[in-house]
Amino acid sequence: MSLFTYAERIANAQATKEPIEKITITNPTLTVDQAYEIQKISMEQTLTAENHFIGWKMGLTSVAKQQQVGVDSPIYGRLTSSMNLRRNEIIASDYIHPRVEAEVAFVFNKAVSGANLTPLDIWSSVESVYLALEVIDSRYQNFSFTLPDVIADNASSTKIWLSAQAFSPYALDWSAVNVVLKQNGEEKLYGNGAAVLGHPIHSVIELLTLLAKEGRGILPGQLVLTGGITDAIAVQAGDVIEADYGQLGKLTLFVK
Ligand code: OOG
Ligand code: MG
Repeated sequence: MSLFTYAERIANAQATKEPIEKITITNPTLTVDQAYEIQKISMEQTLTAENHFIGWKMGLTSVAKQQQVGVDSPIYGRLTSSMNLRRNEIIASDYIHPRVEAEVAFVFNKAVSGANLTPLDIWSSVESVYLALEVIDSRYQNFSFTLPDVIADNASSTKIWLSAQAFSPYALDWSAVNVVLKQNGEEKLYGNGAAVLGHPIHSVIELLTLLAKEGRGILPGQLVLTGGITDAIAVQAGDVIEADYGQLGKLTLFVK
């Protein structure tokens, strides 16, 4: 089966909400590079005048996330404007088996690229930091996949809800930010920014190292989600999810 056919099958699973068998069942030799190519093909096909590329997400950057899905390498995915929610509400039946996780996101105002950079190389390109809830939804049956499968499925990307408040990158040590993830008022998961590769800025370093292999980088105006601080919570209609970041504020997502 060609990479285009896999890209189509994933897009179709998303559109019909019918999960598919993971690709590696029938194609166990699928490589990481081929999987990124499938991701690129399927995401480029979604681009329109109304749905433009807005940036990147990193996934599987914390041990909690890696253990939840049994894949232990950080990966990237592509973000488009239609993923950026206008209201803090999703409809559960629009998805296959949605999950929600709490993250920190960076917005860049200068271009930056290159492998194995240091925090020093990156901070001067960061304009602001946002708190983020990410909705993920695997297009595979049972939310089960291997590394190439999840890369091909655009790292399960689905929706993003960002804080209204933009924080200065220098407002605090982002590895010290604590988050409590609550479901219907009940505290479910705890984490702090250090869970993301020691510091969320390291997730950006990792992203740039991966992008450098393709001669790409981050451009001004682009957004980067650094990856779930805690593992993700499966949600259903009627749920209210709250990520409490202490003094920084709270994000709430209503699941209808
Ligand atoms: C893969 C996407 C992971 C994160 O923040 O780690 C991700 C998955 O768990 O389905 O978005
Ligand atoms: Mg995520």
